[in-house]
Amino acid sequence: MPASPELQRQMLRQMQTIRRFEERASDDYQNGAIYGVVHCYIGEEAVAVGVCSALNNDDQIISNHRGHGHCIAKGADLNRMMAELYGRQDGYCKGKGGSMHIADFSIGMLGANGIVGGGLSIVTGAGLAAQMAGQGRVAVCFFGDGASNAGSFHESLNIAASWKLPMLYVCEHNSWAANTSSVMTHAQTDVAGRAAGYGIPGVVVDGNDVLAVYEAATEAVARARAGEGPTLLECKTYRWRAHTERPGAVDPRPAEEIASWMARDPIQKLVDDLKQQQGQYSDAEFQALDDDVMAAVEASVAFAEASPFPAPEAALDDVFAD
Ligand SMILES: Cc1ncc(C[n+]2csc(CCOP(=O)(O)OP(=O)(O)O)c2C)c(N)n1
Repeated sequence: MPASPELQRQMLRQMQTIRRFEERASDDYQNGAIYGVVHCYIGEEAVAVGVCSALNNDDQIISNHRGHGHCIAKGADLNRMMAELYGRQDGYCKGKGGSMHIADFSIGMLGANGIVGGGLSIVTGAGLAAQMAGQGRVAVCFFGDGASNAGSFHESLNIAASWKLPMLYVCEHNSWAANTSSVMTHAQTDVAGRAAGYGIPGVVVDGNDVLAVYEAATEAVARARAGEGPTLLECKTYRWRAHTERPGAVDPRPAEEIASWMARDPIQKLVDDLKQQQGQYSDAEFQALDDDVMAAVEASVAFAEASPFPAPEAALDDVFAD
């Protein structure tokens, strides 16, 4: 089902929010206001937004180390996200999780995860829970091409396919796992081809085309809700930034490769699509949207700065294991 004009505008706003939020997070990380490590999703925004636009609030997602986009696309609160990155008490994890550990169960965001491939098995448990609850909920996993080589990928897809769990596995194929090219680690170009081994559909889609991602995800979600089991959706995309925002981070990727993907900006593509389809969308409208988004990001920084650091004596609160 194609996205309505209203939904397309909402998608554009979310994509621009991810980009502006991360540009600010990167700057603040470089200038020392944000601790830990920050991995940017810039360039891949169409995947999170296209998939999450096909979901309901109570559908559940799990993310990975590059998780800001997934959180924003599922409806997370920017203020609490920025406060978490700043390590402040009003952050999602009271400032103790940082960039890679944001969760909000109220919107079905089960959590980001710094363990490559870790989310795959957790979300498969969520898929089983959804099936047992019998309320039509689906569970979705976002993971990279690097994670698709982890054992948890194979174990999870096997059990989800065998039990026909209501799930969508979304591989964000950006061709690099940290500084290793997928050419070095995959004999098969398409991760989706592995779906045949589990007897489930494997679909390849242009991950920089949010409308194409949305349509593919909508179909897979309908299949899951109908009790027909999981789909492996592979979105071909690219991250614009180095693996992390750490100052001086090595980036071995060829400059021409980066430039060729930057020329296929997913946000610009949607702007162009809107102008073409509706003939009424204007640069001025996009500028107004961007002004709004920038104001929301600024407000999130002000919220974070106004929040205190957690008290040292709270270090062991919310720790569930010895
Ligand atoms: C189990 C494990 N091994 C290694 C790492 C170090 N590491 C962090 S991100 C990453 C690459 C992940 O690549 P991919 O899954 O393709 O995701 P992308 O970064 O491209 O989004 C690696 C190897 C880790 N965090 N966890």
